[in-house]
Amino acid sequence: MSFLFFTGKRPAGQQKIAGQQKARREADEEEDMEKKEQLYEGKAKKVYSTDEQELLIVEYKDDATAFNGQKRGTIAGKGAINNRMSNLLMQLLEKEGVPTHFVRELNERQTLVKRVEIVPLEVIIRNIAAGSFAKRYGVSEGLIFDEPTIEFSYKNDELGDPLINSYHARALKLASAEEIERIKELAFAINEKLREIWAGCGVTLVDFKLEFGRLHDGSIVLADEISPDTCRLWDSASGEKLDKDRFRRDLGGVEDAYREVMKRLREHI
Ligand code: ADP
Ligand code: AIR
Ligand code: ASP
Repeated sequence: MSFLFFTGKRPAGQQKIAGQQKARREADEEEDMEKKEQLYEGKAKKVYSTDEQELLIVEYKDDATAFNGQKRGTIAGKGAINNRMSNLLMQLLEKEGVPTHFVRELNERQTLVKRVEIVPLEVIIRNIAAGSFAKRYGVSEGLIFDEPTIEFSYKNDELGDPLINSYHARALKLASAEEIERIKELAFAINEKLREIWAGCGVTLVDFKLEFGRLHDGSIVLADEISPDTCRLWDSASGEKLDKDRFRRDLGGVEDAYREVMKRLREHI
């Protein structure tokens, strides 16, 4: 406890070193404070509690799954890319008035976020027909819609995330009518902003999945992630797929595609 009795001024050099030590100690304390117990391990991320009840740490993994976990693999470097990309995009959305769970990027794979109660709906916005939409309605991938569409899946792995309408979501008490309206409004606004950002990167935003959550005050914020795992991104000139479909459909060049979209986004903003 000798520092309690230290009152004199240190020489400049010592002051600098003391300052550096203090900064390092604070950084360590911050790290210690932040990562407590693992609350959850999902298919792509782990979630940890922190000393702050309202804050969580999400840690992005390189693990990849598709078709409700039936196909499994690894995409080298994916965790770091998805972490950085999701954080950049959420910060851009915040600037446009979209509330998100993002607090601060801690390191390459970990981000501090606001704890939310996830609304168990996968909110899917589409600008162009692809994936399950093209299959379900028997249209070719690439059909450009006159206006964006929205659909919901019930986020429930045991049931295979079934398609659900807003009446069913309310019947199951997954969200209130007001919450669903707010989610729709935010999701379409997010689409406009993301389309613009990706267009500036020479990338077409085909479709994507969002998750929303409730903060402790009940307000709705964008949570989870926005990345090539959760968006279909096509090169605007060639139509080449630059997202997780390369993994889902065994197209090869998965890592290169993730690196390419990350590079373009970094250069654009
Ligand atoms: P999954 O659960 O689908 O396998 P992940 O591997 O991405 O998905 O795991 C991350 C989990 O954390 C998801 O279930 C997601 O809904 C949840 N989540 C994302 N953001 C937050 C947040 N801010 N607060 C609480 N949970 C969150
Ligand atoms: N998605 C849906 N569930 C998980 C994810 N990541 C995303 C896909 C795609 C969009 O939702 O990445 O961008 C629509 O997917 P699908 O398979 O319904 O066509
Ligand atoms: N990640 C989900 C799964 O494992 C959906 C997908 O991205 O294809 O099934």
